[in-house]
Amino acid sequence: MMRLISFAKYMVVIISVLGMTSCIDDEQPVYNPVHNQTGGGNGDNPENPDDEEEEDVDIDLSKWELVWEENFNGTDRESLKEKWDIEDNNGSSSILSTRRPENVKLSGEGTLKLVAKHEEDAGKQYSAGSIFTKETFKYGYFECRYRYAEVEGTNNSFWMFTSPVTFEIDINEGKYPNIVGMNVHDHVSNPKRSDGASWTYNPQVKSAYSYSFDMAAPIKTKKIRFSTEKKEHFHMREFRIYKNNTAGYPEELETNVVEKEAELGLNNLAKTAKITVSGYYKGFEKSEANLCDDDIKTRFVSQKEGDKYIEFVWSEEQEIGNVQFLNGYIKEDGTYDNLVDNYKLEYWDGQKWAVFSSMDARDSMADDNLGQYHIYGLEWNEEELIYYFDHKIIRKVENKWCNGPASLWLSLAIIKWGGAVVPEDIDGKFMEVDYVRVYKQ
Ligand SMILES: [Ca+2]
Ligand SMILES: [Ca+2]
Repeated sequence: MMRLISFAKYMVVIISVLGMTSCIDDEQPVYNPVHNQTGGGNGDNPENPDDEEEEDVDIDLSKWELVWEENFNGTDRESLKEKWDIEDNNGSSSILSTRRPENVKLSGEGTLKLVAKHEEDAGKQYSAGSIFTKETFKYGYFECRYRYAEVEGTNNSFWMFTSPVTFEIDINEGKYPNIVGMNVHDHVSNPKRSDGASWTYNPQVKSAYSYSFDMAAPIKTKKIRFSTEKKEHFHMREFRIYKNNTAGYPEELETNVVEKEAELGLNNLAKTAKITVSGYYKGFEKSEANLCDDDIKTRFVSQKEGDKYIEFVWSEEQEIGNVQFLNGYIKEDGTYDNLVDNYKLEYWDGQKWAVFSSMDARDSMADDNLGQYHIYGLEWNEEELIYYFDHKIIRKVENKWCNGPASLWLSLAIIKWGGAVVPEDIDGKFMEVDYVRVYKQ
C-alpha cells in the first residue's frame, strides 16, 4: 500500500499519503509519558483517510442545550472576574514564563487576549497569562474558538482541571504554526497515566512514512546523501539503495525484504557503504547500524540541533536505480510519528551534490496555520472523551478516570518544546479567544 514511485531527476515531490499526520516533537523521541499513546488508541484512527465514520462525525449542536457561555464582550479586566479567576503566579518549573494578570486583556472587540512578554520576572525571562472558570463542569460538550499566538515556543491551551488536580483534559495544547495536541492525564496514579496524541494540522500537505524513488535513468555515483532541516531530531528506520534492476524493487513495507531482494537479485547497497551521520540524539549513539538491519522498528535518531544528514559512500562507483527510506517511529497503536516535513536526497556527480528528490511541506504549512481561528471541542461523558477540531471528530478515547467536576482554563505559556524560542519574536504576541461555550444534553 501507500506507494508512490518515481520521477525524473531534480523533480520536487510531495507525497500525499496520510489524511492527518501526527507529529510529536517532544523532548524524548521514544516514549513520553506526557504526550504519547499509552492506551493503544481505541476509537477512530485519525490517520486513516478511509475511515468510514469520518463522513458523519460532525457534532450536531441542535441536540445540545447551551448552558454557559463567555463571549468576551467586556472592555475591562475586572469584568472578567464575574466568571473567571485570573492567575498571578510564577508558573510551573517546566515552563519558561510566569503568569500575570496584566497580560490578560479584553480587546474591546469581543475577544480575550493572553499576551506574552519578554521580561525579567521572578527569575524567568517571560511572562504570559492564564484564566480559569469559577464554575466547574462535569460531562457535556465544551468548545472554544481561538487562535494561537503567531510565534513558536508557545503553548496555547484550552484545558480542564479539577481542584485539587486529580485529572487534566487537554482539549487542545496548541503549538504554532500547526500542532494540535489532545491529551488526558491522571494526576493521582503513580506513575501518572496519560493518553494523548498530537497532529500536524494541514489539510493539503501530508508527510509519508515510506518513500521509494525509481530513477528515470540510473545514477552513477560513489555517494548518496539524505539531509533534512527538520526541527528537532529525525528518525530513520530503514534506508535502502538498489542497483538499477529491470526486475524491479521490493515494496518499502515488504514484510520479508531480504527474501524479496534475493528473488529480485538485489542487495541493499547501503549495507556495503561507509555510513557517516550527523550527531546522535542521546541514547542513540552509533544508531546508524539500525539504518540497514532489515528491521523497520530499529532506527537511527539524529541530534536535535545543527546539521542533520546521513551519507553513504562507496569506494567504487555504483549504478543506482532505486532509493527507499522509512522514517518516523512506530507508536504502540501502529501509527507513525515524527515524520520529516522536509528532506533532500542527493548524489555526488563527481564535482558537486545533485538533488534527485526533495520535499518541503514547511511553506504551505505557514500559509494555513493555526494563528487563524479554529474551534476546539470536547464531548465528555462517563464512557468517552471525544475531541473535535472545527466540529469534526479527530480523536476518541475511553474515559478511564475523568469523573469529577473541573474548571475550564485558557492559558498561554512559553515553553521549550514548541519550536524555537526567540525573545524578540515572542514579545507582544498573544493567543486570542473569541468565545467559550458549554452544552449539556
Ligand atoms: Ca532498522
Ligand atoms: Ca467573542
